[in-house]
Amino acid sequence: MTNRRPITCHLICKVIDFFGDIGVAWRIAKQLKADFNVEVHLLVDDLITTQKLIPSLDILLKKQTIDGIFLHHCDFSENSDSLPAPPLFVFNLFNIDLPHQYKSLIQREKSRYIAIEYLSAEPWVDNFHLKPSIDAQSGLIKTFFYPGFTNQTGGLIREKNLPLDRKAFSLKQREDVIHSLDGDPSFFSISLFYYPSQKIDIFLDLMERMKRSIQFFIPQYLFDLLNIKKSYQYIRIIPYQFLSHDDFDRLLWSCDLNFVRGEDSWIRALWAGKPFIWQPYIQENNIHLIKLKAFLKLYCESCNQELSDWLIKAHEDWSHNEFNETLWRQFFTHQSGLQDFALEQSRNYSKEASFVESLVDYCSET
Ligand code: TRH
Repeated sequence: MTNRRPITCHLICKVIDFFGDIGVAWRIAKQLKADFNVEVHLLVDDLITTQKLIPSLDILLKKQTIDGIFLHHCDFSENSDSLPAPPLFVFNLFNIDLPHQYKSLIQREKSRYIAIEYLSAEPWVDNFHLKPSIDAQSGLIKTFFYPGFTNQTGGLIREKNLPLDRKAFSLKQREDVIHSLDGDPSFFSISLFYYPSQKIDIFLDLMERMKRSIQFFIPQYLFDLLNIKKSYQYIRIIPYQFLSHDDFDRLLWSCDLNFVRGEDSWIRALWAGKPFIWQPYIQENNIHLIKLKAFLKLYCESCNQELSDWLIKAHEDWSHNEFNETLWRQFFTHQSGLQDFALEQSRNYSKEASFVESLVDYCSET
């Protein structure tokens, strides 16, 4: 839909842990502004973590504007009155509990209240997308808005220019990225972004036994936790300082295999069109493994049996910290097939409406 009326919104982000909350919030905010010229007020509680994603942020300011986005430092505790009065649209990222006073303001201002949920490939998501719910106490009505992998959901976060930018990414640009990180473009390149519970030292020893020139790019803060003492003959471990969203994308585009995690880097790896292994955010009672199984079922639907078997086993191996040597040797046998499949899937999913586009269309129609 092109003749959209101008939209002003609050986008609420409570930083729970790690970087995904603000990572997803900042990505949505940037696209709302850049692709749809929405006036975005990002209400966030943890400016220290936010600054990781937005280095120009001043952590002492209650309000500031960055890249045309208005950032407000807020406190989301139950009795807080730090939130400004809401505009016509309120997007509550990951459906956090809101202060009583703000919920009353939403009702008084008759704002459209949308709860953006976590990404999942589980089939039930299709039936919950756009369903309303009424808060028993306050009578406040909110609409659930689910990202997802099917056209029955809001779709996946994907900037308008991303597919073209990715397609235009040249070998020379890849070499420049690898050199900028002190890597060697002739090495097989693997990016490692994982949860600290991963026994990466065991995995690296296994990869050394492959006797291949492989370089691993690891975020500095995860590298520091590794406390690596030994030196390797074949593999290289290259720590890197936290990258901007765009530079992180280009790292994923430049590598031959990407290990990603959580919610945002997962989908960035999908758009990179390179083989990836996803580690879901670890949840109690292994609920995250149900999410993993649902994603692999969907993602591997059009994959040949041999590659599908390998992808499923590799994800199980990775999520259980097992690192079966035969399995990882097989990666190099399957590599070109996995590469072709990853590129094909990236293109397939690029045909679906993107999340922010669906959200803006929905707001324009309500
Ligand atoms: O950091 P995460 O594990 O975040 C998690 C998940 O989002 C999870 O769903 C959520 O419940 C939990 O937070 C609270 O992984 P994720 O989602 O990939 O977010 C990391 C962000 O950091 C992402 O936006 C990519 C960004 N990033 C950079 O921009 N530069 C970097 O150098 C690195 C390593 C990451």
